[in-house]
Amino acid sequence: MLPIKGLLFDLDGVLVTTEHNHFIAWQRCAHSLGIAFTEKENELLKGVSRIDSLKKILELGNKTISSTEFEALLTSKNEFYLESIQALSSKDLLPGVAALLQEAKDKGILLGVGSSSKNANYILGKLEIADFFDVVIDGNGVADPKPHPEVFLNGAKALQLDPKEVLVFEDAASGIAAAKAGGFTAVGVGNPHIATQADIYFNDLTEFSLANYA
Ligand code: B16
Ligand code: MG
Repeated sequence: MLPIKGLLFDLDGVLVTTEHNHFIAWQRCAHSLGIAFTEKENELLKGVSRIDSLKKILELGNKTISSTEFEALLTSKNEFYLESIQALSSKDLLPGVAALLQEAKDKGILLGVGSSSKNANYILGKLEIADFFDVVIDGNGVADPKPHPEVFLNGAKALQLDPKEVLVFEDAASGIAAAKAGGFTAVGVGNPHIATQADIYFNDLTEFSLANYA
């Protein structure tokens, strides 16, 4: 591993706990289709784009719907999700996030977000951390969503860094796979299901020490 010059963060599940809001919104959507959907099935959706998430739910229920119904469900899921995060603020940052962003900034380490969410910029604004980031690559800016590495490769390119100089922080299997496929060191955070897939794993970011890498 080269000396670390950049950090790329997944958003949902790494910087903020919005994964539970996604889960509740998808569960409501799945139940409206008569499809059973628990935290176990939700694990398959973490880090996965909105369209691919609904495709996976339909596969789980072995269901086919019209393209009109598909679009309507995507819209209502997103409306319900956005409604559920209205009160989001800097108080909802996950443990260790604020301190790590500040320490990295003070050390001149470049910072980016690599998220599948089309709501990423809106959420970063609510969390009041948008100014920390040199680049934000979100679900609006990639052709191939996670587990494809495009989101992180675009992030590294924008920071003008080699993937070997960048740590990727992720909470989802799709994101760990994306980071590894791109040649990054994949740091798993806050999801025991991915502990063995990640190159390094921490329960939360308070356990991570930047001094060990940069
Ligand atoms: P949206 P991340 C992902 O964000 C979430 O993990 C995933 O649950 C969600 O379906 C996806 O964003 C799309 O989000 O519907 O807001 O565009 O973890 O990659 O930051
Ligand atoms: Mg995530």
